[in-house]
Amino acid sequence: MTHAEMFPVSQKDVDAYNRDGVVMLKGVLNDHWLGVLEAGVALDIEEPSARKRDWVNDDANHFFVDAVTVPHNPHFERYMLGSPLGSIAAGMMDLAAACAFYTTIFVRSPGTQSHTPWHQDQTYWCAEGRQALSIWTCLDPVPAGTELEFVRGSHLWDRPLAKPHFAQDHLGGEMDVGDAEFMTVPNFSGADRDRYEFLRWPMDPGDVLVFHGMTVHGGSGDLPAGLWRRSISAQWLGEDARITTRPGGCIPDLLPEFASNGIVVGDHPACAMCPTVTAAI
Ligand SMILES: O=C(O)CCC(=O)C(=O)O
Repeated sequence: MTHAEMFPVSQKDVDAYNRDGVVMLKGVLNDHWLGVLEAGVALDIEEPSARKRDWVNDDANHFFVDAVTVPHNPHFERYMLGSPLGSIAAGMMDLAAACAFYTTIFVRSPGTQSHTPWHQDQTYWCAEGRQALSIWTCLDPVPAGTELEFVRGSHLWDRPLAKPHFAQDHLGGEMDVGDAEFMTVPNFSGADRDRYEFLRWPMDPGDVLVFHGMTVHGGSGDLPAGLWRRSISAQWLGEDARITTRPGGCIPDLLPEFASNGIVVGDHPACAMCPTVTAAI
């Protein structure tokens, strides 16, 4: 078990997370942790993993993603094991510890307009359970009009949302996974907008968003000229999480890496690639 920096989450924040599926916490990451993240992103740009994808790459927009587990980037390893995130993840899930699943890096070059399609993270993951969340932060300011946006309370919906494509040069649309369980994605940005409540926050570097694995979210584009968006989303699992497969495949597909750590479908994910983190007292 690794001991991370303590960050006491308030009952008010836990209540907001449970009710809304998302909460924003101000000033969680100090300059030290922002420096660690800068180094992690820079290393990933130099030496991406095999999972790196250019979702959009044209004359005006460049938007790429990569997903790395703890053993694959020493900076993100420090971030996952030592920063206040482990304490926040455990606190939100009302647990003493949480498992550091993996880290996603989203990089948009200055002025990129491309949005992240509306989706739920967990329907892509090779892990399922109600104790599952992401902690998103950004190395660059997030001005009003460019925020990541959340459908309030959507983590409590009965049916999962159909899954947009997140593939090389293929962002959005709807994957055909041959499963009637999924509901068609409403037009959240247009005709159906009035039927839902949305949450979003302008943010400064150091602020974080904590959101449930099933909370519907999207947006985060429309960057003004000159503004990068280097965001880092850390995925965390709790005691009820189990390894699973997904119709249409998992993104990222971490099943082979789990298998090489002796973890297979039905197992709890804790292992060397998904270490358990608790907060130092
Ligand atoms: O930063 C973005 O545009 C996407 C973030 C996201 O979808 C996530 O963290 O799950």
